[in-house]
Amino acid sequence: MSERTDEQTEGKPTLGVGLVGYAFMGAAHSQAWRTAPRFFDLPMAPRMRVVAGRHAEAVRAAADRLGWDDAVTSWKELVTRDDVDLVDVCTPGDTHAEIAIAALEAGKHVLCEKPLANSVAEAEAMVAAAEKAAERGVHAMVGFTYRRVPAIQLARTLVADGRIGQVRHVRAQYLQDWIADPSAPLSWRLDKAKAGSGALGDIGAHVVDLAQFITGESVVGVSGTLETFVKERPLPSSFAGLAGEAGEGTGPVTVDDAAVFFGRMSGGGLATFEATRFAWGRKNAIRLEINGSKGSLAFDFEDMNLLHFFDAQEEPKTAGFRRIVVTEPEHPYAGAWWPPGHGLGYEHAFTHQVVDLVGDLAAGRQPTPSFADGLAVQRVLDAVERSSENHSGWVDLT
Ligand code: SOE
Repeated sequence: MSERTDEQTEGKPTLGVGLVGYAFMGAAHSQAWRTAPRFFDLPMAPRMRVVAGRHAEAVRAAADRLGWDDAVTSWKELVTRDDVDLVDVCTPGDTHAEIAIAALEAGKHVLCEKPLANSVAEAEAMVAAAEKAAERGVHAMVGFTYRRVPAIQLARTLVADGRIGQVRHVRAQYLQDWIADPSAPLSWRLDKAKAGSGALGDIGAHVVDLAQFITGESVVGVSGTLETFVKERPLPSSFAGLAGEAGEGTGPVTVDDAAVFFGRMSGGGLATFEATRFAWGRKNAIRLEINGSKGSLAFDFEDMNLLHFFDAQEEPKTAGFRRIVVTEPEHPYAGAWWPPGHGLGYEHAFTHQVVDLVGDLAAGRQPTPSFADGLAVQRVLDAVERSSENHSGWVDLT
């Protein structure tokens, strides 16, 4: 941690943060670094030292807009700065491995956006670097942010407490529609060289992680298929939000538009997964339903403050899905925010991610999800791709 006592806040050690990338994810992470110490009593004081991006003017403007002290055009400079203790990687997947490994080797903690990498080989190299760094008390975490939604945490607790019994079914969908219109332009998320894969890695990765996180089990084998419905799209004239504006000319889509796969869980249950950006009307629907031997849980991110719980041990006459509003002070993270019923949104999970990360770093603990957890998800994605490519059916992960 920085030893600059002049910048300590209320006697807390500072944690100098450097952000690489400042688009959608960079903005969400910036908001989290700003907000976490204002709503939670953190054991360290995060300092938003510097943001890196390729274009000098744009990165300077982003620093001013998002609240970073300084802006640089070289991530290599950022990861070796003395005032940076943690590097937050918010770039497309093709640069995750290089930046994260360099940062860990420079002795900086790392928070890296998901999916961990564009390939299993890259993810393995990142895990090796993280394990080596951990011996020196330097830690790495992958940003599967939805783990920090209060209703998801409650779901995990209910499963761990045995409230739904043994897991029989996991039904997991991540549905969006931002490229359902064939005239939506190409963006880096549709470019295999940059993103690794399409819906599979971008959003399928989240539901694989959530299935494993909530059940405490792992996916031990899969069979799946991928499809690219629109193979050619307009080139973008500008980039904003997810899709940007269409410009002149067209280019090929080199990733999947949708992924459908099923798998087996380590506890013996069956899982089905669907990830698509072609589900008109579904904007960011992460839908999970878990059926156990004693009950069921259901969640939809588009109603993210709710968790639905069915307890099969209740009297049949009055049994039914109970709608739990996960905003009570007894619920994870909720007490730090607003009075009950005054719900949370997308950005709060990023804040909770910072809260947990800073808590773990201050305690010298390995934060979760670790790079090893990220690699486990990467292996599932890779198995789905192999299954789809070879029409080979089942791919074992054990
Ligand atoms: C785009 O599909 C995207 O921004 C993902 O990249 C994020 O991980 C998800 O949180 C929202 O959708």
